[in-house]
Amino acid sequence: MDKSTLLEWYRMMVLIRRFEERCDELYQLEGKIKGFLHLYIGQEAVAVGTIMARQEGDHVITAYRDHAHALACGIDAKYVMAELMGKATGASGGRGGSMHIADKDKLFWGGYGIVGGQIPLGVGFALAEKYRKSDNASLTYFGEGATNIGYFHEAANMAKVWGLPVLFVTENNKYGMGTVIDKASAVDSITKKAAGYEIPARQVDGQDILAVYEATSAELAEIRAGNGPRLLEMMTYRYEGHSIGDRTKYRTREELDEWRGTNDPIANLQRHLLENFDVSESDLKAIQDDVQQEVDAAVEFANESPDPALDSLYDHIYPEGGGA
Ligand SMILES: Cc1ncc(C[n+]2csc(CCOP(=O)(O)OP(=O)(O)O)c2C)c(N)n1
Ligand SMILES: [Mg+2]
Repeated sequence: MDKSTLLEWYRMMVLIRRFEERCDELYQLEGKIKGFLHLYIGQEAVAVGTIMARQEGDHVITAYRDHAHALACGIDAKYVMAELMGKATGASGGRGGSMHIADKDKLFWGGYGIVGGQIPLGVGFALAEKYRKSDNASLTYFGEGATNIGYFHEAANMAKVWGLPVLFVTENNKYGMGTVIDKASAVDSITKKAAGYEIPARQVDGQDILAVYEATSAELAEIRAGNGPRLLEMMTYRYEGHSIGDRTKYRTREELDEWRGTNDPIANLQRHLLENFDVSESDLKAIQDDVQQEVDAAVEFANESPDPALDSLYDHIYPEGGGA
């Protein structure tokens, strides 16, 4: 992988982290973001490493922990921030908020609040692409907790029966909404669930963006060749609570410190860049400063944007000319 590509990935991961750190402040200290807010901090290499491996026509759909996917799909940070603040200029017109960021033109379909509900939709995109005879795929993301839900099993079954071009990306951060995987799942690895449908699957170090990218590229090549669905179980960790306000009493401080201190995805890539390329600390600092400006500008844009107009309250609820 060449230096400029790696620096681009580095910039995107730092952007996601700074963006979300700022979101945390805007929620907890300034009260400008309201409702739910699920942060992805710690998991950045998964969204960035997978989305950087997609081709132009590939679809992306995920759950409510969706800011990283939105940014990595190329939605401008200012539209994501405006959405989080419920402004009319937001990616979803200020109506979706944190869990429902989407951009049809970028084939980023959201942001989905019902656990597992996006999985059959992701398989539906794959069905559409197979029907069109394209070589596009659907990258369908979900947490390990979502694989305990019926949606996952029904969707995995049909994807295999119909040989659909879907890459299931499980973001295994070990916890659901406070429940550790061994208390909710009958098996300790999601690859075993995929085996039940004869979907080839493997675990990947989700803190190593190079491993994430390589695994995704390899599986997408299989999928594009018409070899049916694949599943990647990305082993990762979220540093913050499930959502804002979760005091994470279900895990130890030591466990968090271990992941954050020794296996941080941004630090891992930073080390790789410094050790193997002609990159200096000050080059990385310049990227961090540039990202900070981008985040500040996004907040300013969102702050100055108007709320959705009152008379638009009932827009997009019923079809034009429809009604009860
Ligand atoms: C159908 C449904 N059941 C329960 C919930 C409440 N809930 C929200 S997130 C969550 C845990 C999901 O965990 P996981 O799939 O591992 O994703 P993560 O939050 O770790 O990214 C639960 C139970 C919900 N939103 N929808
Ligand atoms: Mg989880």
